[in-house]
Amino acid sequence: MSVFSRALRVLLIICVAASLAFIGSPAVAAEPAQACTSTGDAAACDSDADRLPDSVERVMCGTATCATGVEDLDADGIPDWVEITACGSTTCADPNTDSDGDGIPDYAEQIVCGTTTCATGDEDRDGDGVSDWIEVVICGDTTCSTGTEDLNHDGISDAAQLKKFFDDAKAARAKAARDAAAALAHTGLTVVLPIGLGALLLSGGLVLYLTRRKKQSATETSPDTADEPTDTNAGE
Ligand SMILES: [Ca+2]
Ligand SMILES: [Ca+2]
Ligand SMILES: [Ca+2]
Ligand SMILES: [Ca+2]
Repeated sequence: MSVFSRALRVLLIICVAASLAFIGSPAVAAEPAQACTSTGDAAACDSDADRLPDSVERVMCGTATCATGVEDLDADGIPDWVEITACGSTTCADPNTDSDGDGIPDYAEQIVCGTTTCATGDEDRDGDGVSDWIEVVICGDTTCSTGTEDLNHDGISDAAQLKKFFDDAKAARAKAARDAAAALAHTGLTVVLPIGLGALLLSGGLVLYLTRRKKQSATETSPDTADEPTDTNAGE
């Protein structure tokens, strides 16, 4: 695992842990409640305006308003409601699983675009300059982050740190790909060159052989040679 990957994963774990505290903040609770008038819109409505959809709360604890948002059954730093949103149960997500190795955890990609490998990292649903996946890691959904959260109080926002790690890892992968391509080209040259030289030598040798054989054949069938066995005195 690269230094970038290790650093990014550490930060990811810190950020998902921070989301537990973020859930209950007054700013989050300020979102207007959506009335749930029928079971048909249950996935979209949030009766208690805590950002946890009624449908998710029902899975968590049986009613539309019973969850606090800080529940984390498997203690992996990803709140239960985020795991349910990502993959359907309270224990299915893993902050360290990144199937395509792009630095975005599978569970965040699932929330951003529906599969574990679909995100490019550029998605920004609310156009606030904070990528969707970073918002998911910081606070659980694609629009919840202000971009100013600073968990470790180092003066650099969590969003900026996550983006830097992601960009650095992306650049490192691009460089590795270029290096691999260059190495492959070099290897190809070292293989092709001998083959080409070998073919050239073989060709030259073949030409030389054919030339010699042609000369030998010409010599064997030349008039002088052909006349040698002839007895010039036969008629005498
Ligand atoms: Ca709710
Ligand atoms: Ca969890
Ligand atoms: Ca990924
Ligand atoms: Ca955004």
